[in-house]
Amino acid sequence: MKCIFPIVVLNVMANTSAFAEQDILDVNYAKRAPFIDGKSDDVEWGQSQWQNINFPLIGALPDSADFSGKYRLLWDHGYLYLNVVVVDDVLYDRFPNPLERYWDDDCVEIFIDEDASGGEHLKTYNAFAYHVALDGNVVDIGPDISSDKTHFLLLNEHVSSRWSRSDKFPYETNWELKIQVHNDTFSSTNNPNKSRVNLDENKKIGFMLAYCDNDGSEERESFVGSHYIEAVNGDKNLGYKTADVFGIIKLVK
Ligand SMILES: [Ca+2]
Ligand SMILES: [Ca+2]
Ligand SMILES: [Ca+2]
Ligand SMILES: [Ca+2]
Repeated sequence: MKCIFPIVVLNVMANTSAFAEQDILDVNYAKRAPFIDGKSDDVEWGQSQWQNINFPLIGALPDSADFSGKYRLLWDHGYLYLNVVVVDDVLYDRFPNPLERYWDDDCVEIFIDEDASGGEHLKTYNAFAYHVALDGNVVDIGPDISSDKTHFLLLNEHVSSRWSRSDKFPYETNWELKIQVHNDTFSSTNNPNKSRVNLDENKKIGFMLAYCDNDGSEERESFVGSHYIEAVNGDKNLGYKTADVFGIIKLVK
C-alpha cells in the first residue's frame, strides 16, 4: 500500500479528530545536547524513558526479529533529540532517488505538529511527516506553489541523523536524530529560519513516530507506529495527511 491517496479521503478525515485523544508524554530537557553520531552513550539519554513502536499501521505486527523498535526523546531550545533503536533483519534502500517511493525503502518517519493543532497537513505545512531514509535524506509531501497539487520535497535541513548497527545479536540499528521544529508558516521559498521555532518549557507539540520496513519486497512489508490509530475505512495509514492521529508531547524541565 502506498502513501499517496486520493484527495477525496480528506473529507472523511474531517469527522475523525476525536480519536486522537492520547496521553501526553513529558519530554525532559537536555542540559547538554547529545552528540549525533549514531551511538547513544551520551549521559543525557539516561534521563529519557523508552517508548515502544508497536502499533501496526500497514500489515500485521512483524515478529521481533523482522522488526521491533523503541524510541526516546529529549529537547533543548534549539532542537528535539530522538534516539530510535530498531531490530530490522534486512536494511533495504532500493531507490537512490530520495524522492522516488521513499516509503518503500526502510525509513524512520517522524511526525511533528508544532502547535499541536491537529488537522490536515497534506497540502499545507500545518504539520510535517519527515521520512528519514537510511542515506539520511529527509522527505515530506507539501504544497506545490506552482499548482494546487502536492509534491515531494527534500527537507534535509530539518532533520540531521546518524545511525550505526551493532555487531552483536540482535544487531540493533541505533539512530540518533536532531530535529528542528518549524511552524505552519514554513514555505519552500521562504528563508528557512523564518518558520523555525525556539523551544521552551511547557510547550506542547504533536508527535508520532513510525518505521517503514521493507526487506526486499516490491512494496514496504510493514509500517509500525508509536501510537494507536483507529482505522478509517480500514485504513490506519493516516499520519502523513492528518495530525489528528498524532500523540502529544510536553517539554518539561
Ligand atoms: Ca551520541
Ligand atoms: Ca525487517
Ligand atoms: Ca499545526
Ligand atoms: Ca528492512
